[in-house]
Amino acid sequence: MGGASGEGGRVGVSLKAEQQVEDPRDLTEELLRGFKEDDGVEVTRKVLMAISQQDLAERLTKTTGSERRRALQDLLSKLKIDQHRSTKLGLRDLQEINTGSSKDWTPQALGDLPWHFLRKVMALNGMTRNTSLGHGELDDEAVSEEEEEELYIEDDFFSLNDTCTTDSLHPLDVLCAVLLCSDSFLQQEILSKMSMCQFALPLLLPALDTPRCTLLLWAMRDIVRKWRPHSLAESRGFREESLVLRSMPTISFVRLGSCSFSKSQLLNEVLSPSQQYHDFFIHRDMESGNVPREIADGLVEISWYFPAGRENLDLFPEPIAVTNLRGDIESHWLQFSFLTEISSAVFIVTESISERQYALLSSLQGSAAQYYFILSSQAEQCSETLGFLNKLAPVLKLNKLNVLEKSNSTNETEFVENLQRTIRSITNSSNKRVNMEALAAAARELGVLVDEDLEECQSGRKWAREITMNMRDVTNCKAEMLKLQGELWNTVTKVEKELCRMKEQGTVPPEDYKMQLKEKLSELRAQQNNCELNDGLIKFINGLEQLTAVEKHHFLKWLKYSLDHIAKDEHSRLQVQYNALAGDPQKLEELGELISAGSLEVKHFLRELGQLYEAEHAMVKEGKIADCQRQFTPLPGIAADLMLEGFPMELIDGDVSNIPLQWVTDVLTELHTKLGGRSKMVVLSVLGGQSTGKSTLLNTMFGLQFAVSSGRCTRGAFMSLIKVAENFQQELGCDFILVIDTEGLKAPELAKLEDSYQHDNELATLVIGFSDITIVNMTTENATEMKDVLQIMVHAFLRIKEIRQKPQCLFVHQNVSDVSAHGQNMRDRKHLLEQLDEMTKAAARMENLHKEVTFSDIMDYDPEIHDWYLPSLWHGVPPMAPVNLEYSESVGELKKHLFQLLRIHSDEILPKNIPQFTEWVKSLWNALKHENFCFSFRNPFATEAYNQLSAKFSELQWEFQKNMHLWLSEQETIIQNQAPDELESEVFAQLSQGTQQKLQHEEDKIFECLEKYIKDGASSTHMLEIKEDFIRSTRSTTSTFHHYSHQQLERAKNNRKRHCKYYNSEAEFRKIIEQEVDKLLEDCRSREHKLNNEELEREFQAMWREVLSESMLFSSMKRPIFQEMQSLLEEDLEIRGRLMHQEAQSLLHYSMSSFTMKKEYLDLAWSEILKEVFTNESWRKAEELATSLMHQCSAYIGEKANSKGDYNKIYCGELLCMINERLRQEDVSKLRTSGCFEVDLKLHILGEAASVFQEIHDSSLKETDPWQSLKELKLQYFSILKDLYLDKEQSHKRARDFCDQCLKPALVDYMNKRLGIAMADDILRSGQSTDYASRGFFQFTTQKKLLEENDFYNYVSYIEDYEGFVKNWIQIHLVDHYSENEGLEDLEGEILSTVIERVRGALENSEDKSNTVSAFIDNFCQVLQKDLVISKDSLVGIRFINSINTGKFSAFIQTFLSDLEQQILAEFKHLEIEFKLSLLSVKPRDEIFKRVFGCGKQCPFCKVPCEAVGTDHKEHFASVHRPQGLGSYRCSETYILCYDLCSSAVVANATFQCPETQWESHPFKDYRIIFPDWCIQPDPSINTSDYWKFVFKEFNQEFAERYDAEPADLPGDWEKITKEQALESLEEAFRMK
Ligand SMILES: Nc1nc2c(ncn2[C@@H]2O[C@H](COP(=O)(O)OP(=O)(O)OP(=O)(O)O)[C@@H](O)[C@H]2O)c(=O)[nH]1
Ligand SMILES: [Mg+2]
Ligand SMILES: [Zn+2]
Ligand SMILES: [Zn+2]
Repeated sequence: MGGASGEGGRVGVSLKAEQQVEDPRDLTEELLRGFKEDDGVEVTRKVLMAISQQDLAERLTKTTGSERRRALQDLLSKLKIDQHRSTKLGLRDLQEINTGSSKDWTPQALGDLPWHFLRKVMALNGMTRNTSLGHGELDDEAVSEEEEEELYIEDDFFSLNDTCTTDSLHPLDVLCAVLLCSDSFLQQEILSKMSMCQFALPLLLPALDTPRCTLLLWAMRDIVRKWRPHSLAESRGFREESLVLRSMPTISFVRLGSCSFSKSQLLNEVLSPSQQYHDFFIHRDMESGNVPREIADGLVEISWYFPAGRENLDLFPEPIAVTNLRGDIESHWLQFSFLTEISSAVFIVTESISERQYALLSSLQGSAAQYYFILSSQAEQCSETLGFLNKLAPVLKLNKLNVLEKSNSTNETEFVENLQRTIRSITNSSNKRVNMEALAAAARELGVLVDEDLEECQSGRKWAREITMNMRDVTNCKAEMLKLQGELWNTVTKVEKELCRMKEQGTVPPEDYKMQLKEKLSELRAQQNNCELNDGLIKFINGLEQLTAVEKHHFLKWLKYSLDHIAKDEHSRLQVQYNALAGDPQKLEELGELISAGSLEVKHFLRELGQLYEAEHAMVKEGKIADCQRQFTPLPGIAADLMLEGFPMELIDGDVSNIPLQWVTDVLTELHTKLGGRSKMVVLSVLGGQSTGKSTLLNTMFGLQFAVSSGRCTRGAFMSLIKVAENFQQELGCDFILVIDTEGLKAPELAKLEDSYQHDNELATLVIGFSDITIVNMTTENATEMKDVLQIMVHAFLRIKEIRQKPQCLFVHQNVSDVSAHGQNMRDRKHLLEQLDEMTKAAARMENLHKEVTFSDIMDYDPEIHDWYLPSLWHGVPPMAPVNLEYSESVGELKKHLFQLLRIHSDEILPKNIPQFTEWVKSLWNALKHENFCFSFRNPFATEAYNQLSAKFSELQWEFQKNMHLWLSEQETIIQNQAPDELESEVFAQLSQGTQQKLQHEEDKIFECLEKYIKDGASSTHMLEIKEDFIRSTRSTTSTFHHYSHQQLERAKNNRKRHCKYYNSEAEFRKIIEQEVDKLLEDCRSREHKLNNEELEREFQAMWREVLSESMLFSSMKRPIFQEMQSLLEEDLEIRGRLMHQEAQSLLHYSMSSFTMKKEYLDLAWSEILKEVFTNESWRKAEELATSLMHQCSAYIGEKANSKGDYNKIYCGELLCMINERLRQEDVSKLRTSGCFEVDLKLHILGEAASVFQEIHDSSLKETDPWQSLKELKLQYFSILKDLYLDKEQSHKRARDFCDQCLKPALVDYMNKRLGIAMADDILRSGQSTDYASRGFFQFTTQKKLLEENDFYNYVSYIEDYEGFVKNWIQIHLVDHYSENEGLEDLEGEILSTVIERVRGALENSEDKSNTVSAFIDNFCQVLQKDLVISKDSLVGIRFINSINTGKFSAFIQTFLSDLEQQILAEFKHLEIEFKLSLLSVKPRDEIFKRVFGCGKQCPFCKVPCEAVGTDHKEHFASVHRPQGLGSYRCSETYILCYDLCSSAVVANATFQCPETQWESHPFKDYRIIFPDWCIQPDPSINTSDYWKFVFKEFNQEFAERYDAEPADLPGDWEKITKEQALESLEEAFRMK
C-alpha cells in the first residue's frame, strides 16, 4: 500500500466512464455495506484505488459525499442560514446597526447560534464559542414581568432535564457552518478576531460543499502577530509579521481510534503560559464540547505559540505552530497525510493499535516527519499494541522517547512539561520551518483545495502584483509613483494656511502678499497637474475602475499585503533604532519623521487620487483647462463606492495636516447620490492619546476595519460609514452612523516639533467639531500624558462651544482593572473637575476670550453619564494573552450606552445629511486655518437659520406694521370725526391709550409667533441662540412705533383743530348765506304773484351782493413763510444753545447748493490738527455728513412739494428734527464739528426749504381761489332756491350732491389712507418679496443688477449714499411694477368695494331710525366714523335738507353708489403713478425700505452696510467687505487709494489710523477695541471678494477722481478677474448657489 496517500490525493480527478467490472464490484459492495462512514470510507477508497476500481472509488466518494452534504444541509437548516449558502454573508451585513445591536441576548434557538457567534466574535468576546441555549429571557417584553417570572420558574423546573446539551450543537459545527456561509472577507475578519481571542483557527475545512477539504490561507492573510524572540530581548525590539508569511516548525496532533483523555485539552495545557490556562482548542469538557459533531469531523485546527522575550517564562524560544485534527485519522487519511507532509513532528494519540491500523501506519514509511505516540492508560495493558509499536519502530524511526505514556496515575503537570520539553527538542533538532504559503503548496499537491485559488482572488493578486512588481523600497516608490503628495502637497498646505494666517507677511501689503500666495498656490497646483502619471498609478486607477467589486476588494487587499511586505523591513529596522535611541530627543524627532515617511499603504494611493483630482479641479477653476478635458471626474464615484464597501476613507491627511476639501466634498456628494439622497447621519468620533487603543475600540464596537497597530499609528482621521437598519432608523433618528477614527494626541515622534500642540489642537477641534458624540479615550497609566490630552480636549471643547455647537462627549478610561473603579474614583473625580476648570480657564486665555469660563459652561458633565471605565484589552501578557472578556463586555455596554445617549440627547443632536456635513466640514476647516478660530468661524447652519428666521421675522414684522398702520389710520379717522373741543377731553387720551394697548398686543403676537416658529423649526438649536437679536429688534420696532403713533395722533389732532378753524369760517359764511336764502324763500313765497325764473334770479343776485359785501370773511392773507421759518429756527437754536452768528442773513439768502466747507467748521484739538493736515479725514467726513443730510432733507422737501395742500408749520419742525437727530448720532459727535457748522447747515437747508414752501403756499392759495368757489356756490344756491320755490322733487338731486360733495371726498381720502398699506403688503407678500426677503438677499439682488449694468455712477451712488440708493431703487421698482401691472387696479377696486359695502350697510341701518334727513345723515356718519371722514357741512344747502324725504334720499344714494365707485376708480386710473404715490399717507417705499435697510450702519473701514436683522442688534456684520479705497480710504501721504480688504486686514499685519484712534496707529487685528460693535470676519474663500475687486479694477481711475485721490496700484491678478467670476463670488458669498 506504499504511496497510497500520495495517489489518493489525486484520485477524484481521473475518473470518467462508468466501466463496471462484475466480480470485484459485488465484492466491494459487500464491503461497503459493512463500513460505516466514519470508520472506513477512506480505507475502502484506498482499497478500491489499489485494485484499480476507480469508478467505484468515485461512487464511494459520491455516496459518502452526498451523506455529508445531507448532514450539512440539515445543519444549515437547523441554524436557519441555508439561504446564505449561495449568497454569502459579508462584513457589511454584520456592521448594520439594528435593534439587536444595543441588546444583550442569549441564543434561544438553534437559529440564533450563527448570529450569536458572529456578533460575539466581532466584539472579541471570549464566550464566542459558547453554543448553549438559554431559556426565555427575563427582559422579554411580551409578557408582564411578574407573570413571566412565575412561568419562568416552572419552565425552568421542567426543562432542567430536557435542556440536555444535545439540544445544542457542537461549537465547531457552528464555526464550520458560519464559515461556509461567509464570503472570503468576512472569513478573514472572523479569523482575525478569533486569533485575537487566542482561539485555534480552522486550517483545513472538511469537504462539505466541495469534493475535497479546503485549506484556509486567504482567510488568515490579515493576521499580523507580534512577538519578541529571545535574540531581541536585550534591545527590547520585537518582530511583527504577517502570520502566513512567517516560517516556523509545525507540530501536529492526531488521534488514532478512540482515546480516554482529551487531546485538545492536553494541547491547551501545552500552549498555555504558566499560571494562565487558556482554551485555545475546544475540548469535550467545555460547554457543549461533548455534543456529537455533525459536520466538523476532519477539521484541522491550528494554533501558535509566540514568545514574549522572557527566557525563563517563555515556553518555547521561538514561534511554533500546533495543528489538531478532529476525528480519527483512519477516516481522515487525506488530512492526516497532509499533516505528515508539513509537520516537523506528528503526535499520534491512541489507546490501542489494531492490525488494520498498523498496516495503515506502516504506509508512512519514508515520511520526513518524526512520529510520537501518546498512549493513554488502557494501552499499557494491551500487549498487542506494544507489539505493533515495536514493529513500527524501525519503519517510523521510533525510539523510546517517541512513545509517551499517559495513564491515570501520571502527574498531569509533569506530563505536560515533558511534552513541552519534547517539543522544544524537536524544534531544536529539526530545521524544518514552513510558512503557510508552503502549506498551501503542499496541500495543492495532495489535491486539497486552497481558498486563495479562487479566480477573483487570483486576478486581484495579479493586478496588485503588476503595481508592486518593480517596487524596491518605499522611498523609491513614493518618489516615482506618488509624486503629488510629497513635497508638493506639503507646500500647498503651507501656502493655504499662510493665506489665512499671514504670518510671514513682513512689510508687504496684505493684498499683495495674498496675491503672491495665490499665485504660488496656483503654480503648485499646475505642477501637480503636470506630473506625469506613472504606470503603477495608472494600473491602480484602472484596477479600481475596471475590476468587479469582489475582484477590486481582493486587489486592494493584495496591494495592502504587498505594500506591508515592502515596508515591513524598513519599518522594523527603524523601529529598533527608534527604541534604542529613546533618550535623544533630537534624533528621535528625525527618526519619527523617517518612520512616517517609511510607511506605504493603500491610503497613500487613494490620497494620490485625491490630489490628482484636486489639482485638476483647481486648473479647471482657474480656466487653465477646459471642463471637457477633465480626466479624473470618475474618481470621486470610485472612492464613494469604496466607502460603501466599508473601506475607511481618509478625511484629514495627518502627514501634512490638511483636508483635501474638494476631494472629500465630491466623494461625499457622490456617496449622497448613491444613497439616493438619504444620508442623515450621526457622527461619532474617538480622540485620545497615542496608542491608547482608539482604533481597537471602534473596531471592537462596530466591527470596523480601522488600521490597528502599535508600530504604525493612525495619522490624521479616517471615516467609515455604518448603515442603520430600516426598522431602527426611526428610533435612532438617523440613517447612518459616520465613525471617525483619529490619530493619537501627544505622539512622541511629533512631541518635539514646536507646533505639536497646535497640530493636536487643530485635530481635536476639527474632530470634536465634526462629531455629534466624541469618545475621549484615556489610559490611566500616565498621569502627565493624560493631563496633556485633557488640556487639548478642553481647549477644543471650548472652541466648539464658542461657535455655538454643543459637544457631547464620553470619557472612556481604559485599563482600569478594578471593578470598583467607578466608586473609588469619586474622590479623584472632584479633583479632576477642579483641574478641568483650571484647564478651561487656561484655554479661554489662549483663545483671548475675555471672560470667565468653567468646565461646566462648555460641557454638561455628569460623571454618571459621561464617564466610562474599560478594563485592559489583554488578559495577561501579550503576545499569548487573549482579549479580556471584561473588555469585550464593557465595550458592548459602552455601545449600548452610546445609543442611549443618542436617544437622550435626540433633541440636541441634529443628524446632518451629507451635504450639510460637507458644508460644516468646510466652515470648520476654513476657520481653523486662521489663527483665531472662534472668531473666524462662520457657522453655515447658524447662517442658514439666521436667514430663515430673518425671513420669517420680516413677515411677522410687516404684519405688525401693517396692523398698526391700519389701526392708526382708523384712529386718525375717528379723530377727524370728532368735534375739536372734544379732542382735548378724554376721548383723545383714550385713543392714545388704546393705541398703546394695541401695540403691546402686536408685540406679544410677534414674540409668540417667533417662539412657536423656533420651537417647530428643524434647526432649532441655532435659532435659539440668535433669538435674542430678533427680540431686541422687535422691541426696537415697537418703540419706534410707539413714538410714531404718538406723533401721528398728535398730528391728526392738530390738523383737525386747524381744519376746524379754517372750516368754521367757511361754514359760518355758508350759514349766513343759507339764512339769507331761507329768508328770500320765505319772502318770495309770501308774495302774491308767482315769480318767474328771471325775477327769482334778480332777487337772488341782489341778496348775494348784499351778503358778500357784508362779510368778506375769508379774503385770504398771504403768509410770509420765510419769516415764520426764521423764527422757528431761532427758537430751535436757542434751545440747543447755539447762537446765530452776527453776519447771518435772512433765510432768503441761503440755499443748499451754496453750502461749502469752511475751516471754522472743525473744532480740532491741537494734536489732531497736524494729522488732519495730512489726511483731511475729518474734513471729508464732515463734508460727507453735510451732503448726506442735505440729500435727506431735499428729499423731504421734494415730497412735500409734490403733495397737495398748503404749507404747514410742522414741515419746518420736522426738518429741524431730522437734522438734530442726525447730529446727535455717535459718529457725528466724535467728529468734532463746531457750532457754526450746525448753524450754517441749518441755515442752508431751511433757506432752500423756505423758498419751496413759500411756493407751495402761494400756489395752494391760488387753487382755493375764494372767488372761483364762490361763483360755484352761487350757482348751487340759486338752483336750490329755485327748486324750493317751485316745490320740485329734490331728493334725487340732493342725494347726488351728497354723493359728490361729501361721500366722494371721504372715499378718496379713505383710498389714500389705505392704498399705501395695501401696496406695501402686496409687494412684501407676493412673489416680489424674495427680493426683499432678507437684507442679504436684497444686497445680492442689487449688487447683481449693478454688475449687469456695470455703470460707474450707479456704483458710486450705491457706495456713497446707500440709503438714497435703496430708496430710489425701491421707488423705481414700485413705479415699474405698478405701471406695467394691472395689479394696482385690483388693489384699488378691492379697497373701494369693501368700504362701499360698509357704506351700503350704514345706509340701511340709518334709514329706519331717523325721520329727518339730517338725523339720518348724522346717524350715517356716526356708523362710519371709523372708516370715513364725511364732512356733512360741506353739503351745500344743508339747512333745507329736511324738506326732503329720507327714504327717497337714502334710496337714491344707494343707486348712485356703484356709479360713484366707478367714477372714483376711473379717476384713480388716470393719475400718474408717481403722483398717486405722493398722495398716499403710508408710503410703500418707506415700508419696504424699513425692511431692507436695517440699522443703516456701515463698516468703519470700507462702508459696506450692515446686514444684521432689524435695527437693533449686538453686532453689525456684513457678508462681504470691499477694498477700502472704495470707501475713499487713501494713504495719508501719497493720496493713493488703498485697496486693502477689511476681511484680510483683520488677520494680517496691518494698522489703521482714524479720528476714533486719535490718529494713532492701531493694529487691525485689534479693531474691536476701537469698534466693539462690529464683527469683521476673514473671508470664507480666496475668491469671496472678487466682486468688489472687479469693480475696483474696472473703475480705479474714476474712483480716484471722484475722491480727489490717486488711483490705487492694484495687485496684478485683480486685472484677471472677469465679470463671470465676480458674479460667481457674489453668489457664493450670499449662498445663492
Ligand atoms: N496593553 C494594552 N494594549 C492595548 C490596549 N488597547 C489596545 N492595545 C494595543 O495597543 C496597540 C495600539 O492600539 P490601537 O487601537 O492602534 O491604538 P490607537 O489609539 O488607535 O493608536 P494610534 O492611532 O496610533 O494613536 C495595539 O497593538 C492594541 O492591541 C489595552 O487596553 N491594553
Ligand atoms: Mg488608531
Ligand atoms: Zn469693511
Ligand atoms: Zn447693524
